[in-house]
Amino acid sequence: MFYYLLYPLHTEFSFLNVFRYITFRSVGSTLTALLVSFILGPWLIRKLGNLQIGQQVRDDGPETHLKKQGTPTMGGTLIIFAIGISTLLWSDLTNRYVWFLLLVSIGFGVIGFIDDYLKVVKKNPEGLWPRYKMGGQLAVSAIVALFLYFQPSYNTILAFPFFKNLAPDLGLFYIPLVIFIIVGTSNAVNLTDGLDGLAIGPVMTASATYLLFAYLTGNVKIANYLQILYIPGVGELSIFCGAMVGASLGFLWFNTYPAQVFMGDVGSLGLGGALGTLAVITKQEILLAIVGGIFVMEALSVIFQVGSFKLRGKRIFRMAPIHHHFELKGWAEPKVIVRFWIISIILALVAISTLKLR
Ligand code: 57M
Repeated sequence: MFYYLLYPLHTEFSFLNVFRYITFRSVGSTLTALLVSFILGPWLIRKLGNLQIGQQVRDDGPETHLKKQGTPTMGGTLIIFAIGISTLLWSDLTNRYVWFLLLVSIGFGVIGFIDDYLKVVKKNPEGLWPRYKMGGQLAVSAIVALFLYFQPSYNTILAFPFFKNLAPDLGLFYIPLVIFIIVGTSNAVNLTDGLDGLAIGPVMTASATYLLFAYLTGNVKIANYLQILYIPGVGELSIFCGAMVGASLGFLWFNTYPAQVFMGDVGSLGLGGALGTLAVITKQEILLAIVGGIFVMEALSVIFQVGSFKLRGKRIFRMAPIHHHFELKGWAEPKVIVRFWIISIILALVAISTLKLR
């Protein structure tokens, strides 16, 4: 919006020329999302409390979680709203990649919202039937995958970190890969969201990392220098990523231990879907396994735990996802959370360093 309203006036007011720069608009987007979160956060928490939209805590989890019963949830509505508003205000809305990201964030967010609503408001512990929950995610991801596949300026090359000459063109097989990455990331973030601030911290780190990746991938000079794939128009996603960083930081203000609000599936599915889509559009799909290593670790811990129990009748971890394992080992909740944040920052730095190690 600002890009159209203010930039054209730079001929009259030269300082408005600054609105042409992605860097400036990314900072503006970050601060706007942060401000929206700070302003609406307290109101939303009160509203959720008044509407009795409180978390039902299962009794088979760690004892320490029982005191969380009734904590307002579905705070992810604020995260998605702040991201949407900020993106609409600061980005170039003729850029189709921006709309892909908004489609996935809101589409996955709506799926999560319905699941949360059925569980928390309608008191239906099953929530949205898995076939509808997964079906909805597959449908939204497939729309993005097909749009990307038939987009002339987009390619189906799978780029590998470290090996600049290893870049196979997957052709049609890129479509199922895109769907797997978006749906897989969404559910991995969902599993991770089991301690106060545990998911939103690595989401913020990953969003900041993909802000950088989007900027580099959309800049022909830098992309050529780094020998990464140049994709015209992808730089505009830096503004969306800035909104994710600002909205995550703002939500963390209220979700930090002891949490005043949980994001709910509306937040975890929406944010996870956005991260998966960012990884695909910036052609840094494999690097997401490093940047989002915390999410990968959490999902794998569940897969290995369930697999081991079914095959051997024995658990590997005291409880999965792995954050519960450390809780049951006696680590205080904040210790688990901050250590996972530290790991996510280390992984982001490693991922960024691979851009030069090629
Ligand atoms: C998503 N949801 C949290 C909150 C948040 C297959 C199995 C691994 C599934 C998994 C599961 O149920 N996952 C659902 C995780 C829940 O958080 C809500 O869900 C939203 C995110 N989707 O926004 O609304 C609980 O997490 C805690 N929480 C916080 N702070 C936060 O900021 O403390 C969440 C956010 C909340 C609150 O207690 O109630 C969750 O954990 O359910 N199941 C599990 O994760 C269970 N693990 C398990 O059963 N392990 C088994 C097998 C299946 C692997 C095993 O180890 O043998 C654990 N979760 C629970 N109880 N609740 C352990 C048992």
